[in-house]
Amino acid sequence: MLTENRADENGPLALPSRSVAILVELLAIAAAVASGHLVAALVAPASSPFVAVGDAVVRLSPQPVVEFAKSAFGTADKPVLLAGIGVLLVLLGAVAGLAARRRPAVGTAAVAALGLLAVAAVLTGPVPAAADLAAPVVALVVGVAVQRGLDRLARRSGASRTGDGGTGVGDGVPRRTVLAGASAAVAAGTLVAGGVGATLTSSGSGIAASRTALTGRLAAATLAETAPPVPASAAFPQLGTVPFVTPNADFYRIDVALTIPAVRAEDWSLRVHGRVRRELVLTVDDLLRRPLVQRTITMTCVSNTVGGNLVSTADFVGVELAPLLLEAGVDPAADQIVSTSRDGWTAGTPTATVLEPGRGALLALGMNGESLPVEHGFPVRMVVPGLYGYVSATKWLADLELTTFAERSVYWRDRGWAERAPIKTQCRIDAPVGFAQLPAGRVQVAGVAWAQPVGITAVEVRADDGPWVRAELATEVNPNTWRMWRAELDLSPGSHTLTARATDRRGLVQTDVRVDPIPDGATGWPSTIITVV
Ligand SMILES: Nc1nc2c(c(=O)[nH]1)N[C@H]1C(S)=C(S)[C@@H](COP(=O)(O)O)O[C@H]1N2
Ligand SMILES: [Mo]
Repeated sequence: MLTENRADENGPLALPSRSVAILVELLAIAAAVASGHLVAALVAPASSPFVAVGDAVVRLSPQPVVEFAKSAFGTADKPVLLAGIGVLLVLLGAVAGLAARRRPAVGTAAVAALGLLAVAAVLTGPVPAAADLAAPVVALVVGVAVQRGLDRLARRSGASRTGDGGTGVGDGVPRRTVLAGASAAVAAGTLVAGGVGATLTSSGSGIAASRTALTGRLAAATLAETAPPVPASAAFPQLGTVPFVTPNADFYRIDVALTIPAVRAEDWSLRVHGRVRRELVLTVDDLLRRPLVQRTITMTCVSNTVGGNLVSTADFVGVELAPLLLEAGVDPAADQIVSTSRDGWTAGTPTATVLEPGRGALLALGMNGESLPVEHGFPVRMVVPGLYGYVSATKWLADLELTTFAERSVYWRDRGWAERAPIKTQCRIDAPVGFAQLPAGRVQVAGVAWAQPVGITAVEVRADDGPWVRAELATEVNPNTWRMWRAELDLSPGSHTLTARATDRRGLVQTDVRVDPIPDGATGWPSTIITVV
């Protein structure tokens, strides 16, 4: 290195070739991204420059763009966004590299600007913490250092090529060999850092081990309240209804997380603050020291269309949220609880609903006999029976602020959805499936209905414009869960439209008025067209 420095002081510098200039810039950007990814994996996965910028893009995108991305790419929207950012980086690197041939400062500035962009992305992020700065700052420093180092080598080797007829000697070492060696070293370092970072993040920086450990602790804990076992009479699987308790792998999933926030149970804490007498900070250990309750709850997404499947049921284990709030001493004026997830998503829940006697809102740690799956909010999420998920069910919970609806808005409210959203009474026909061909005679119809938190008291079915036939209801597990139903209809050959409607314990008959999910949940009767032959 010393010999090279001397050569730099004495030797002439020359314009690097176009391809070398582009290579230098791309290597600098790649090294920055990879080193940032590695540091993030060790410190705070969401602070990886690549991911943080992607998250910021999602955060700042106008709603129509997000909706378009979802409809165009479906669940591939996230990989598509990350790939798009990758392509942009390559194009930007190429342009900056070319510009840097004559003005080396441009190349350095481009890398520094990208680094600063990553810094800004984490700073404007959801729950900014000092540790989040480590990854983008390391990326910035590594990127600038690599860019300047390789750029200088490239200019020297260019000069030596013209000066020494292509062999280029600096104290015995061909300068192009030095450049090639340095580039290869940077590329190798980049691959290793990126690879190790990716492995650590995908193995979840110990998330899998943390989940297993928490599952064990939950299994060993004494529950203050257990959920009664779900009786076989609560479902009609032989008729084609979904199972009463949804296996975790089949539980519907909805979130705007670009990458699943990776928080180990050991590192998790929750701050309860705002309009409270006394701020609380709770760890998982703190939660496990409180009475643990087990409850079977049906969750529903406001985006569920009539007949849709964004509704699932699980046995949750967690601690009651209401006593926690009372402990913190909630200001009676604080009518909204804003919950924030580790990835910055927010939900606003009416304080009165959570404090309602018997509502049973939970900070959940367990789901169907294990700790929460990462995609369902590990280590801790909120679950409030009777409210759609977007106003209550925050996953990867990080923060609870007692505030007012007037003071603070939240993620989906900012995007045109309702401020408050109790679940609407609904039902679904699971069998027969649409366009089924069935033999004439008695046709078995079965499905589910839900009206959390009051429960279902009746379901009726009819064929075409015929009379409503009262369905047989399966055993009610509790009013916060769905209820299965079945009925028999005598059908003549031909095509028939089967329609169902539910009645809840308030006596409310499900309305036939069809409205879209936005702003506060779809209504209308589900129907299925079948043919009897
Ligand atoms: N952090 C976070 N939590 C979230 C969301 C989200 O986008 N981010 N979506 C909510 C919505 S709209 C619903 S319906 C439920 C879905 O929970 P599930 O994916 O476990 O079924 O999570 C809620 N919690
Ligand atoms: Mo939702």
